[in-house]
Amino acid sequence: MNEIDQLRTDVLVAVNTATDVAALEATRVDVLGKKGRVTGLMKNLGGMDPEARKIAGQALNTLKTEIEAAINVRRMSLDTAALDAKLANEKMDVTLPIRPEAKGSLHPISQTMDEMAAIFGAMGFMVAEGPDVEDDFHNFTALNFPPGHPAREMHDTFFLPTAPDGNRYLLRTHTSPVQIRTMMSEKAPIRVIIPGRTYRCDYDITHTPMFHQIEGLVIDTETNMSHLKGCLQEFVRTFFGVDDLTIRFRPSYFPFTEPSAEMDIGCSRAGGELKIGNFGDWLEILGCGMVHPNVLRACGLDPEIYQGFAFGIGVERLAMLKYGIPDLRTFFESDLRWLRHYGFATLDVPSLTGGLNR
Ligand code: 2NM
Repeated sequence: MNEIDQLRTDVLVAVNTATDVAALEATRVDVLGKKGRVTGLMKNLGGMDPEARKIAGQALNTLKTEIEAAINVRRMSLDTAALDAKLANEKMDVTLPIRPEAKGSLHPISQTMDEMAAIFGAMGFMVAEGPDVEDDFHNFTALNFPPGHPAREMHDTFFLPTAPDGNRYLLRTHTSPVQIRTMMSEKAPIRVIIPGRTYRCDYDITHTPMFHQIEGLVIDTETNMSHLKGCLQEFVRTFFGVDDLTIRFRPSYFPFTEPSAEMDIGCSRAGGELKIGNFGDWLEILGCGMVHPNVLRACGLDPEIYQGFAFGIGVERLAMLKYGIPDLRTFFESDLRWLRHYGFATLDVPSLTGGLNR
């Protein structure tokens, strides 16, 4: 056997008996590396006769190719064996509980709006929404605001720069424009609540420039004040969880309702602590009334056929009362420690206000 055949036999044995990738790589370096045995023989070619060099050169090239192929085959079988061993040893227990994930929490305003929507939803109300940027017609004119009414003034309403179409758009000062839109687009009977953001240019201990309202509207042919009374009584009793909570109405004024009223619920302020319940004292909770005939007419409804009641509830105030949050401004400070304290666990389902939208 000549030198090359001997080398082939030696190397192929070494390759095919390598027990891991590292041993295989060591063999490759030993044979084909810079100082390897095949490389060494190739360096010798230079000193040979042309005829002998040709024969030896071809033989060495063939050998090199054979060895490379053998190394590749061996590497693949070692890789496969290593993977098989890994798969055989590593077991995954799919019954283990998942690692706890960091979850966000629901803002008290969102939670309170969802609760309110659920209560009115159970009474047959739909949820409607509308734009935050409104025009004068939907925010004021259709709602029977006389020209020059204080709420139209600059200091109450955020006006946008006059638009190219000549309209002076504004940030809605209440969600009532959505009631107007609903009355103009839907057919009676109507039962809707409108949760959403509202804006007034006002900032002090009890006012923020953005706040939340839920307004409600019922329109039908026989709707009267006893319906209003029963509906709102049911709402506050469910919301505060006081089954026999007493309510009372005081006359009030809104441009869009006649008659108009403020509704109070029973409370106690003994010892400086506010408690909801029938303790003899009274707490103002919302505004309401029978929809003004001018508003019905502005929406194309005949007041001789249709009547309705409407109400407006401030969400922040109700959230503060129900959950004992003392300072209004903290709702909008985005303080994560505050949110972890007052925030609500999320259910892994869409929120009610999302779910009931149409
Ligand atoms: C309130 C109080 C009383 C109200 C009226 C209407 C509409 F569009 F039907 F005329 N929407 N909301 C209303 C009535 C709102 O908030 C304190």
